[in-house]
Amino acid sequence: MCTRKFGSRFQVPGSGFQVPGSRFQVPVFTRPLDSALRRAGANARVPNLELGTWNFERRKAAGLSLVELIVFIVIVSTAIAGVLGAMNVATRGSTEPMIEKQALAIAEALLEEVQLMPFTYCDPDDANAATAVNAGGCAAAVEAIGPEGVDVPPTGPAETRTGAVRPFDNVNDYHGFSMAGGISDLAGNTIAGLDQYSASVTVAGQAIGAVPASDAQLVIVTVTGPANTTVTLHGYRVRYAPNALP
Ligand SMILES: [Ca+2]
Ligand SMILES: [Ca+2]
Repeated sequence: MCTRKFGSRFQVPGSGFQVPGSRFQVPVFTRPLDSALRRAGANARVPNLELGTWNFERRKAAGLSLVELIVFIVIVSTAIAGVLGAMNVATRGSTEPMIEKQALAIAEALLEEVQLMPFTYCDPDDANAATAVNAGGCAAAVEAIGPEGVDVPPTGPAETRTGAVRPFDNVNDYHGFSMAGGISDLAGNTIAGLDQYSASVTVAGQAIGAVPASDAQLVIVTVTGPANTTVTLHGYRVRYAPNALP
């Protein structure tokens, strides 16, 4: 019986089996097969103990060298730095939409406040405000563009947005109105968090198709916020209820 030796320390003396069609004897090792393979070197032809053949080749396990590992770390670090840089830019840019959305919300609220005001021939304080069919029917106070002053009957303080005695009572009263250094509510209280926003309003007659400029008004609300953010909204109001009083 011929016994192939891979080193006498690894072979069980007298053990092994015959390779089919050959006189070759497959040794049986006393140590794990991997240990014998490592000693045999890369691409060593070794016996397949289960199949009894020699057609099994085991490649030497390939790891990473130090240079390969360093190159890998450099590539991954560069990629991560690029991703983080893009995220940083996106994060800084994401504050601008927030300011724009806030400015838009202020502008929408103020435009709605103006458009919900009456649009009458006479100032609602006028005696004939509920019955006049045109400005000539007013007793004394025709509703004119801008807030009515102290000289418009009934005499008293000029109209203001938050006036306790004579608050704005028509769409056109908001013409020229502005809030600087903060946005305030109808009670005159500055709203927390909106102190860096400003707003202004203009109102003017504007014909809309068959509706004459005397019966339609264009309201323009402009809101300015931090970082020179400006939002402008246009809205129309027609005189559909000329005698409706507050
Ligand atoms: Ca008025
Ligand atoms: Ca007015």
